[in-house]
Amino acid sequence: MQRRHFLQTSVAALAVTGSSSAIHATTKTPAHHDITISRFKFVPDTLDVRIGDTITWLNKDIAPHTATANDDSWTTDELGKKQSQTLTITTEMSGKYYCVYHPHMKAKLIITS
Ligand SMILES: [Cu+2]
Repeated sequence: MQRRHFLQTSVAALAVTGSSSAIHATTKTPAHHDITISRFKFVPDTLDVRIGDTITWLNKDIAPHTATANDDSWTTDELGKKQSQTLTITTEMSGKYYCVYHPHMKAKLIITS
């Protein structure tokens, strides 16, 4: 009488608890930035922003100013004394801008993702 030996292979199920690379959806709350136009300068003249952030330009000069993209893709209205305007950052706003009345007034937005 032949006995059959059945090999029972027990598979040790390895529970691999690998730390799933942090896919935390970092919900970034849009930030607000203020840029003052004073003495024919944008202050600050370079600003790091993110898409969806807002910027308010406030003109503290007597002369009217604008914040206008070098490539004219966006602009504020003419801002008179003590006038301000708020824009929401979009992708095309990355780069240099100036004042149409005073082209020597230069500034830059840097979009960080
Ligand atoms: Cu100006």
